[in-house]
Amino acid sequence: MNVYFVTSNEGKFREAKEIGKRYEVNVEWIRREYLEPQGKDLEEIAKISAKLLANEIDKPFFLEDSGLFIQALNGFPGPYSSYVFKTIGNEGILKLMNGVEDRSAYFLAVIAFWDGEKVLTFKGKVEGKIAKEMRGDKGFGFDPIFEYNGKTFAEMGEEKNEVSHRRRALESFFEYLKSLK
Ligand code: ITT
Repeated sequence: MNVYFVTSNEGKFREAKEIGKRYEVNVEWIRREYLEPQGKDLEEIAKISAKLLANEIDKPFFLEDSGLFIQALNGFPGPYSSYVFKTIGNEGILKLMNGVEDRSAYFLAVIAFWDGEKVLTFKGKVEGKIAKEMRGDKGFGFDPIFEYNGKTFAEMGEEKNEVSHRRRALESFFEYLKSLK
């Protein structure tokens, strides 16, 4: 089965492609940026983005909106993760967290699937901690500062795909696709 993933982020696509193999789903890349409305709720943002994009793409597709939510920063950067990564990056986050004891954080991924008629959403979450310094050279984005069971996602490589927010969201999405057959 083929499914089309709209994203400008190569790291997100690569992981989805790998995870797809485990479910016999071939994930194809529609590499492009798209308009994301501002908002507090990732699910709302993903849904609206998918509905807007449906006017331009004439086949079923999915997109995925993800974010890093840091407890001590009241959920920041959350829905602004992409902008915050591009502006202050991992170093900026580490500075904001300097001296902060509660380092708990989570990643959330929301998939919005346009099936040709309507949008369906699937979510995945993973809880972890903000590391004290960047570690590891695999992965992308906030991976070097996100710690899960003592290792950062950037130190985990392939293992990340066993436990990540993306894996969990894709798993329920792919199970849904299978149930249609
Ligand atoms: P698209 O919207 O085109 O898909 P994007 O990079 O803007 O690409 P998001 O808005 O969903 O995607 O991403 C929010 C930010 O969170 C972005 O900077 C990502 O690099 C980062 N991010 C998302 N998933 C991540 C992961 O698994 N590990 C590390 N960082 C991640």
